[in-house]
Amino acid sequence: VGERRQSVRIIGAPTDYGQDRRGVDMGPSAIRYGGLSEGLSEAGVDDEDAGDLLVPRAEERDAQYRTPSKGKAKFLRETEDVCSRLATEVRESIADGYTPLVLGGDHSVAIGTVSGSAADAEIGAIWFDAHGDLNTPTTTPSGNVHGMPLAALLGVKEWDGVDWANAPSLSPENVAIVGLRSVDDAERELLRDSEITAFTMSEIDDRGLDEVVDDALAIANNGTEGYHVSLDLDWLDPTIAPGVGTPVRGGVDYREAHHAMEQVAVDGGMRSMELVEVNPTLDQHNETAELAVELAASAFGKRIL
Ligand code: B3U
Ligand code: MN
Ligand code: MN
Repeated sequence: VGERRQSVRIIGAPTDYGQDRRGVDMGPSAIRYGGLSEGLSEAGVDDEDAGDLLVPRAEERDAQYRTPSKGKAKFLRETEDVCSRLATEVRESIADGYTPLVLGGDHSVAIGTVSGSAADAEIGAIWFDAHGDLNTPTTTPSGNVHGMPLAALLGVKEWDGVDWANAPSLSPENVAIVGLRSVDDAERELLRDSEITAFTMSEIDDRGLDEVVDDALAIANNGTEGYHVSLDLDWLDPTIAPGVGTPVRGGVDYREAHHAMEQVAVDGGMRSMELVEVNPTLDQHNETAELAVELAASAFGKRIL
């Protein structure tokens, strides 16, 4: 007689404050339209849609940068506001017994998702991304917060003075980046000096994604009560995921990606998940959003047989 079905709460975070290409704020609609609810039910989970957070258009805001005390970070105040509301929703979802599935928006929303997921537990994180997202307001080449969320969550000191940096949500030894292939100099230095584990595409070519994801799961599970899965769609090769703001050639392919998500499902320790950086204005026939749906379904346990 039935084991309890997992329940997923979908939370849309339609932001595009964190980067320069407009349109990523349409990600939540594109992903829902791409069949998210059906995909989740094929995975055997119940889903409840909490709708989208209210996010003011960038045009309604002062186009000027909102800067921290040092360095630059575009739309910082707006990003703080969205992320603190998102953190509350994520935290409450978990307290209510749901696994939160956040739909971005650009990757700056991760600051909210992860701080909510980590509010009542020690967690790890697996960061599926072409990029390190380890810049800070002082090292960023762009001022775009989507290139900084992991550093913010780790409490890297250049984020001092910004609220969310005060309580680090993640410990470096429980963080694994998978699929890295675009790194800035300061990020490289930070990676060298920290205990974060980064699995590059060359390592994946060398060892295979299956083995790398097993290692990433072990890192994220070690001494924690589960982990967050952050899926930046630019993790994938642009030939299968063209609808992203900063595509980088040489990403993982379709079958590798599904297999990795299936490993996550088999592991069973996922506490929260997010799908970010889907930009329907750059996509072809919504294929990137549909792929995001398929990968979420695999991560929540969809099987062929
Ligand atoms: N590392 C660069 C570019 C970038 C980061 N994340 C994305 N792009 N998607 C930066 O602006 O920080
Ligand atoms: Mn990212
Ligand atoms: Mn990325």
